[in-house]
Amino acid sequence: MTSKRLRAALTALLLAGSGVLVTGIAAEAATPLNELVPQPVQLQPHPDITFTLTASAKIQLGPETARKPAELLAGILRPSTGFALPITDGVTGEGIVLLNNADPKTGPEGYQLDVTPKQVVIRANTTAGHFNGISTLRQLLPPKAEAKTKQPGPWTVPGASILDHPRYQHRGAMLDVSRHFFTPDQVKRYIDQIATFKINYFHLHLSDDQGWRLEINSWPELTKIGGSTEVGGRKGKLFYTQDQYKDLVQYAQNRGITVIPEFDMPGHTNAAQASYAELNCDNKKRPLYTGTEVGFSSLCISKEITYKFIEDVVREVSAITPGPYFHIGGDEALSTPDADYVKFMTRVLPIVKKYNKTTVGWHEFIKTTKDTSLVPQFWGTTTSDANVAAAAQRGNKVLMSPANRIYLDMKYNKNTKLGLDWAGLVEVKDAYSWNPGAYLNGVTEAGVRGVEAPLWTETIRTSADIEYMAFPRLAVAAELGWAPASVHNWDRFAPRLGAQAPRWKVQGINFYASTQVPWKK
Ligand code: TNX
Repeated sequence: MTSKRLRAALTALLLAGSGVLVTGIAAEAATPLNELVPQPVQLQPHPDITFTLTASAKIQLGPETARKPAELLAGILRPSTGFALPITDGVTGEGIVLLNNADPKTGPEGYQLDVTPKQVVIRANTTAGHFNGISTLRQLLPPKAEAKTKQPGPWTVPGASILDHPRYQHRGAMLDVSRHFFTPDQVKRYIDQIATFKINYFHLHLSDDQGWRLEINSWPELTKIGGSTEVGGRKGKLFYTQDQYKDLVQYAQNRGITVIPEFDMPGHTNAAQASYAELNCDNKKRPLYTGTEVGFSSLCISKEITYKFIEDVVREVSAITPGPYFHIGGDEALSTPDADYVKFMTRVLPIVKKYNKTTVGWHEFIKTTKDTSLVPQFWGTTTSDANVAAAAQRGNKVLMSPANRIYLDMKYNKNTKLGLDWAGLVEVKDAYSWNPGAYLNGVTEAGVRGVEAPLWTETIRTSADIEYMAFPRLAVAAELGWAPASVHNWDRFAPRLGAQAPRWKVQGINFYASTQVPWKK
C-alpha cells in the first residue's frame, strides 16, 4: 500500500466511526475529509484523486435554481484565489459543476458531491441542497480560500464522493438585537458566519423591554421612542428601517437562510408601552428601560387597541417577510395573569394565520392551542414539560433550545467575562452532550423539528462579543441539527471541531479557545 492509500484507508475507517483508531493516527491522517462540521451522512475518500481549482475554472450551472448558490461560491472564491471564475450556463469542462438529478435519498435539502480530477460536481434537487453542498466544498478547500484578499494557491480538493442530508429540517441561530442593537453590517457578518454550518433559519428577536427595532409605518413612535436606547442607556436611531430589514432578509436568502422575525408579547413589551400610552391599561406611557430584569411588562389584554396594534405589526412585517414563520415570543409573561395569557393568545394566533404565517413561539404558548401546525420552541432547563409533551403527542414539532445546553449567552465557565449564568455554565462539551431527539420526556425524534442556538445580548455589545459566545458552540448546535445521531461521539467530534480553528482565524472570528478542544494550529 502506498502511504497515500494507507492514509486514505485510515481515513475511511475513522469516518466509518469504528472507534478503533486512536487520535494519534487520526492526526497523521489529517485531511479535510475528516474535518467536516457537520459530519456528512456518507463519505467515500478517493485517495488517488485530487482536484485543483485553476485560473481557467468556471462555475457551471445546470439548473437555474443553482444560480444563487453559484453566486455565493464565486463571491467567496474570487477574492481569495484572484481567479475570474465566471458563472456559465451549461456544463463545459473544468471547474465546479452544479447539477440536479441527485439521488432521491438526498431529500429536500441534501446533495451529492463528487470530486474528479477536472471537476467538483455538486448534485442537488433544490436550491437549499446546492447551498449545503457549497458549504461542504468550502470546508474541503484550504482555509485561506475564505480570505478577503488574494492568496497563493494551490487550491486543492481531496478526492471523495459524498452523499449528505440533514437529520432535522430546522437548524437555527437567533440574535437578540433588542437588548443591544446591532447594525445591519454586524448582523450580516453573523449571517455569513452561521451560513458556513448549513444553518437554514435565522431568528431575529426584534422587540423587548429595552428596544423596538423595526420601523412600523402605522405606529411610528415604536422606533422613534422605543428604538432610541438599549441596555446601558446608549442613545441613537437604534432600529432598522423596513428597507434595511428587507435587505437583511434578502442577504440571508442569498445564503440559503430564511429569516424568522420575532415580536415578543404579551410580556417583554416595555419599549412599545413607552412609545404609546394607549397600549397601557392605565393610559400612561412607561419610562424607557435600560436594565436587564425580565417579567415586569405586559400589554393590556382587555383593550381592543392592543389587537389592532398587533394586527398592524403582523400585517406590515408579514408583507416584507417572504419566509412562512412569525415568532410571537410568549415567554416569561410573569405580569400577565394565566387566564389573560390564554385570552391573549386566543386572539393573537388567528391574526398570524390571517396573514398566512405559521406561529413559532417560546414553548409556554403551546398550552393555549391545539393547532398542531404551530411550533413551540423549548427553552427550559428541565427534561420534562407536560404541555410540550402533550403538544408533541398531538403532532406538534418542537424546536429545541434548552437553555442549559445551547443558550449561547451562558458563560462557558465562572471566569468567562461575558454572558449570564442563570441556566448554568455551558462548556463546549456540555453544549454537545445531549440528544435533541431523546431529551424531553414524551418528545421523540419524530416530534423534534430541529435545534436553534439563541444568543441573548444583555452583556453582548460588539461583533467580537457575539463571536466569542457563538464560537465554537454555534458549530456544536449545527452538528447536532445536521449530523446523523449515529455519529454522536465527543471524542471523535472534538478533533473535527478543533480543525475549524485555521478557517476561523482566516475569517477573523474571535472564538473561545476552550481547553476541551484540540485546536488545530
Ligand atoms: C430568558 S429564554 C429569556 C430572555 C433573556 C434570557 C437570558 C427566553 C425565552 N427569555 O428574555 O434574555 O433568558 O439568558
